[in-house]
Amino acid sequence: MTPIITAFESSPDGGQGLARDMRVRWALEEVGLPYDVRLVSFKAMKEPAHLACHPFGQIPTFEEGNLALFESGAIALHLAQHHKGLLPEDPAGQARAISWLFAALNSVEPLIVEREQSWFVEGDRPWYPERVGLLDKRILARLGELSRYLGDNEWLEGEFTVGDLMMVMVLRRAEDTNTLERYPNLMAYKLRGEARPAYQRAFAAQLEVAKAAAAAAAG
Ligand code: GTB
Repeated sequence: MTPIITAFESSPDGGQGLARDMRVRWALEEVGLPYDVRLVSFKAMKEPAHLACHPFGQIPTFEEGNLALFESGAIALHLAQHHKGLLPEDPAGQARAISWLFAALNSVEPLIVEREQSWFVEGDRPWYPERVGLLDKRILARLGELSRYLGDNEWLEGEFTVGDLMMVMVLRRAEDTNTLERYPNLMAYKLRGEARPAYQRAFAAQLEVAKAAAAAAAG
């Protein structure tokens, strides 16, 4: 049975691959699992049919037979645990990879998202420059720790894993913060992830959706 994921009918990022369906598409491509996509509008996301799949009315979701999953991290982990390609063979290696998946989502991404949100929520306040400076310092400190751990290695734990997939996606969100470029090894790591054929296929697929949405909007 071909799994079905959901994605924005018209992503606010215009096809930059920043919406979270990109993580799921990339994981599906890495494990070589064909998938279908159901595109949803912002309105449809809050309607009962979608809420039955996703309690918060968001994308992405993943449906396969009777199984309906939400949360990009949980979906990526599910794919990694049920298909070859995103976890090492040995149990200790698997546990380390899963630690990195959680680290990306819990210990790196929130700092970057808080900075992003700060611009929208507090960008017009007189104290914003000081606040954003403090948020940048926190991001830089965490990226510094990550950079030290990665060193000259290609991936976080030897071979590419679901932990790298999520970390690369999270680092992409830091692109506009002028923090990532302070760590050349992290920049190179992110570029290595983006150069993977599976990433390229996933990116192209979501870009097609954005192009179609733009064409439809243009009439
Ligand atoms: N923790 C959840 C996960 O990882 O799956 C978060 C899911 C989530 O935030 N989904 C967003 C959503 O559905 C889309 S990805 N939002 C609609 C809503 O909440 O009503 C977040 C996102 C959106 C847009 C951009 N962008 O334009 O750059 C980037 C990221």
